[in-house]
Amino acid sequence: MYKNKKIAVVVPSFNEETQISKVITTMPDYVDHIIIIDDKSTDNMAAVVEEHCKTNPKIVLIRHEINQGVGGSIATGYKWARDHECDATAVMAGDGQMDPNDLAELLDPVVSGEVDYSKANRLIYAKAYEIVPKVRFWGNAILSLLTKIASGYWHISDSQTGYTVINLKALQIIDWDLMYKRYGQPNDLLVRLNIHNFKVRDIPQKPVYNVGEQSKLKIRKAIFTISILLLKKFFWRLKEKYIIRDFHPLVFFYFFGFFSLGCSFLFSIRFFRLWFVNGEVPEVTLILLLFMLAGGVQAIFLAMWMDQDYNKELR
Ligand SMILES: Nc1nc2c(ncn2[C@@H]2O[C@H](COP(=O)(O)OP(=O)(O)O)[C@@H](O)[C@H]2O)c(=O)[nH]1
Ligand SMILES: [Mg+2]
Repeated sequence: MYKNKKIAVVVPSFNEETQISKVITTMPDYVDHIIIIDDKSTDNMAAVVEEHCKTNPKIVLIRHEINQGVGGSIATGYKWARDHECDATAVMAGDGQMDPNDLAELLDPVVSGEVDYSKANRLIYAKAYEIVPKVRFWGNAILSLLTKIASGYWHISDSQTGYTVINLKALQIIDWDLMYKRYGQPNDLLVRLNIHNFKVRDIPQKPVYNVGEQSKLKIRKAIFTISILLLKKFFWRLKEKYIIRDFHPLVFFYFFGFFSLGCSFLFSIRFFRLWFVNGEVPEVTLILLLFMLAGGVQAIFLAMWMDQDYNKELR
């Protein structure tokens, strides 16, 4: 129990036989349930966990029949915590990259009822740029920007952190079978939380690297697939949030913005073609092109502003 609330920690784990013991033994005493999801590991991890189970009754080991990815593992753990009515449920990776001493800081705003979801933010930590490997830092920064646009949580960054805490209400409302199963899970979840107007807060935390972890993430592939995911989620959120559940004219602004940018792209092809073929600048096409470009960019910025304004209380 932490401040009189029942706490669970979900540990998504895949081939972490060398790391998992550290995660278990350093878990803070106030944690009530340690839910370890063995995502069809091919190493000796399950045996290592079972050994710990003999002495530690808090451990719940759930073994997947087929590999489901980190997101699928988190979903399994969340469902267990929801069914056992845990007041706050954290996620900590099975590779020991989350410092257990930071957990209380993440739990505080959730158990006090201020927010529904809290997450670590390693990018705003003063020395982040020195600690986080460069490709990861920039990849994360790009995805964080895209996640702001897609999720409507303009105040958060470090969208890729796996260190999070969620409350029971959100656990009960979100359909975990629909959540994205691979590395885009945190991004997908933020979009889902926003549709239900849940409050989300970033807690600055020190990044942890070189503790013996071996990342299985292929960064270039991840950036590409998560960007596509975010694009789809963006339109889905606009539909769910601003057309179906409520209505907001910002959808017109976004629509007009994309339409105008599309037109200006076509006009620019025509512009260069006429210019090269005739040898002189086609003025009417140029005017149309600039008009559409300026109008489109302004409409999109306005839509973003309205979106930001609509969501500004969700922090
Ligand atoms: N790569 C991968 N990780 C998984 C899977 N299922 C669970 N996990 C766990 O998800 C966590 C995060 O994965 P990791 O590769 O360390 O990601 P990174 O820390 O962002 O580089 C680790 O604790 C993994 O053990 C899976 O199918 N693939
Ligand atoms: Mg890791």
